[in-house]
Amino acid sequence: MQKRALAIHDISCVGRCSLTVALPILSAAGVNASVVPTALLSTHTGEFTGYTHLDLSDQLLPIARHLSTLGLHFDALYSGYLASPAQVGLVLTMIDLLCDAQTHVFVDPAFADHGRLYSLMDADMPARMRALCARARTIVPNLTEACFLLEEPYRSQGYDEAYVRGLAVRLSGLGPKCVVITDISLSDAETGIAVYHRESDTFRLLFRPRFPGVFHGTGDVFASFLLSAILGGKPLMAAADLALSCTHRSIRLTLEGGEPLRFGVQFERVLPDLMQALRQP
Ligand code: PXL
Repeated sequence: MQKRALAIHDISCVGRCSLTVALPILSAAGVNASVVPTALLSTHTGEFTGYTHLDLSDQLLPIARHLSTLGLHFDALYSGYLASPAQVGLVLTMIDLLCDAQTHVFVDPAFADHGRLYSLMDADMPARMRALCARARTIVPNLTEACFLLEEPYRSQGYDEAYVRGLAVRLSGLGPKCVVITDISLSDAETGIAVYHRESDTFRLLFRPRFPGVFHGTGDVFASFLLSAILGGKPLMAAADLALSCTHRSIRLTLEGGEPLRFGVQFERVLPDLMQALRQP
């Protein structure tokens, strides 16, 4: 049976992130992807100025109420960038309206990076986002978001594996069984992710060689690859490893191609690799 996911993110017209990333990646993985846009922006808010921003909050519940009459089962509800703290409450209601016990609630908190909240983000977002993480089976914060969610000071370096494990275990204590923290570095040479699975009490760090630079939208690219691999039947660790490889390759191809980094990474060129990996048992 084909899997169905509902992706709840903004649309940024230019600058690959959010729905312009989630939709093609899920589709390439053979997932039937439905969308609810949270906001409409001309670009994402990192490294651009003068962007437009339309908050679509008043549409979320009318859309969800209509969808709830259609008799659909969603295998995953995938939330990302939300336009305001109030939208967290709306997404919680959407979960009540649209999810059943089998739905994988997959939350990318998507409100901060490099120690700071995103440009338009309200200071209440981390506290409100905690409530959404509590309803999730899987959360995918970057290290900055992990620290905000736990009210922990952010450290970009100078921490060790035990510290990262502690963050993952405490995040899981908020509710989610699976926690994947991105943007982890124990040395200058490498960057990677921390993966924690509460039921098996399994924790692993996975690394790839680090590329210098700031890569916009890679959190969304990684999360979309991860959910695609999970819906494709991969266990959490294998799915996280595949998503990390696909993200790393997207960054490498972008650097080789010379496209300005604010336009996001060339994940399109990695979709055949994802499809091939998902064909293997
Ligand atoms: O990639 C996260 C993201 C999503 N959507 C918008 C953003 C950002 C990050 O800056 O600005 C609108």
